[in-house]
Amino acid sequence: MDYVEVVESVREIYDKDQTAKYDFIAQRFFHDFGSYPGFFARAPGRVNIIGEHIDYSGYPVLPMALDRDTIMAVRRTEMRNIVIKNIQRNKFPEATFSLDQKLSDEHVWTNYFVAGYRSVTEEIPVENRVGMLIMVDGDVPIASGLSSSASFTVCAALATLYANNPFGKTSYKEYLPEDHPKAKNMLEDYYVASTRISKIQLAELTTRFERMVGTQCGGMDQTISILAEAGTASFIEFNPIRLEAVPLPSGCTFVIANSLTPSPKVLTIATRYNKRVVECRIAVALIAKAFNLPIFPKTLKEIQEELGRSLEEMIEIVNLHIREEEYTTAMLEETFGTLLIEIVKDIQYSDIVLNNNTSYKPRQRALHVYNEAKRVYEFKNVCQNNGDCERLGRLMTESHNSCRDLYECSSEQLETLIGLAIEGGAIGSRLTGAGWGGCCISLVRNEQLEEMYRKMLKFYENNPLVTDDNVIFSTVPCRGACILESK
Ligand code: NG1
Ligand code: MG
Repeated sequence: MDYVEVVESVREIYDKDQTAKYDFIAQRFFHDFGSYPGFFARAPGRVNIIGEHIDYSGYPVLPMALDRDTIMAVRRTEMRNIVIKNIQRNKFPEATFSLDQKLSDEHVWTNYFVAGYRSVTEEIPVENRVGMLIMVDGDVPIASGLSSSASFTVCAALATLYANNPFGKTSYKEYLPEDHPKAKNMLEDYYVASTRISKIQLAELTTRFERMVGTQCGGMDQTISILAEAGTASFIEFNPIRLEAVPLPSGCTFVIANSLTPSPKVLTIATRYNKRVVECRIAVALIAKAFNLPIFPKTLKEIQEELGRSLEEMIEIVNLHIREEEYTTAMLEETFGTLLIEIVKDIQYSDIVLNNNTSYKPRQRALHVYNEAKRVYEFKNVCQNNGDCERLGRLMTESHNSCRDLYECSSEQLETLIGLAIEGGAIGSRLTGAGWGGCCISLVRNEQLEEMYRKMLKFYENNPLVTDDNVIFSTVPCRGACILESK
C-alpha cells in the first residue's frame, strides 16, 4: 500500500481509454531503439484548487492530480549509460548520460530527469546501477502552473527506481522477444508488484532534488503526483507529509483554462518565485526580531508555532510589526545588524535573488500566506461538510485577489481570462500554480458550464498560439504515479 505500485492495466489509471498514447510511445521506442520497452513509468501533473504559494511556508494545500501525465517508456540495457529521447525531438534533443550524471549548470530539459534519477540512486553504488534506454512523452502543458516539471521529476525517479529494482521485492521480468505476439500489443497484460520505498519518502526525495534544478519549491506537486487517489482531491500537510481525502462538491465542475503566457520559473527565479521565498523568510526574521527570539525559525508556519498564536493573531502581528512600504536591502541590514545574506543563506540560490533586487515586500507576502492558509482549512471543511459551492467559489476568488494584490503573481492575460470566467457565470476563479502566466481554475455550476465556455473562448479567438482545442478543459481527480509492466 505504502509503496510505489505497479499496475494491472492502463484502463485502471484513467477515466477514459488512453491505450493509444502508450502504443504510440512503444512504437516510437521500437523505431528508435530497435526493441520494445520493458515497462512504462507515468506521473500526473496536477491542478491546485486552493492554497497558492504557501507550501514552502509550511502550510497545507489542496490539489488534485490530472489525467495528463509524463510517460517514460524504459528498457534496461547492458550498456553502462542512459540514453534519453523525447517524442518532441526538436524541442528536446536527445542526451546520453553516465550512471553518475550530475546536474548541468545550463538550463537543459534533461536536468529534471537527472534530479529524479539522483533522488533514488544516491544509495545505490554506481557499479550496481543499470543502463537505461528511455523515450519520453507527455501531455501536461509546459510552464503553465500544472506541474509538468514535478510530473517529469517524479516519472524519472519512478522509472529509475523500477529499472534498478534495488530492493528485489519482485523479480524483474525478462523482456519479450521482439517476435513474440504480445510485443505487438504492449498493453494487453500488466501485473501487480511493488518496490520498497514509501511514497512519502519518494515525495520528499523528489522535492529535495527538484529544488537543485532551481526553483525553491514546496512539496505540493511531487506529493500529489505520487500519492493522489482517483476520485478525490487531497488536503496535504507538510513536515511530515500527511494526506487527507477531500470529496469535491457535486453539481459543479472545475474548469482549467490556459492563459497561453508561459511562466518558466527556472528562468525568472531571481525576480519571481525564489524572490517570494526570500521575502517570506525576511518576514519570519522581522517577526522573530520583534519578539527577540534567540533563534530565527525558517518558515511562517514555524514562527506561528514558536509563538503559539492563531492565524488571526499572526495576521495582527504582521500588521503591527512589518511596515507596509517596501524594505530596501540597506534598511534590512540595519534592522538585523548583519548582511542580508546571513538571514537567507540556507535557501539555495538566494544569492542570485539578493544580487538582482534592492527592495522587498515582506508584509504583503506574509499577509497572503496567513490568510490563504485560513482559506485552505475552510475550503476543506466546507467540502467535507455541506459542499456549499457558493462558499467554495468565493474562497477561490478571494484566493485569487490575494495572489494578485498581495503576492503579485498574476498577469494581464490571467486577469482577462478570469474576468471572462466570472462574466460567464463561474462562482469562483483563480490563477493556479506559481502564476505570472499559466493557467486559471474556475468553479462553475453544471447548468452554467456551456455559457462560461462560450465567454471564455473569446479569449482564444484569433490567437495564433492556439494549436488545439485543449486550451480549456474540465477535469476530475485522477490517480497518482505508477508503473505499467508487460508480462
Ligand atoms: P508550478 O507552478 O505548478 O510549478 C509551483 C511549485 C509548488 C507551489 C506552487 C505555488 C514547483 C515544482 N512547484 O508549482 O511547490 O509552490 O508553485 O503554489 O516549482
Ligand atoms: Mg513546475
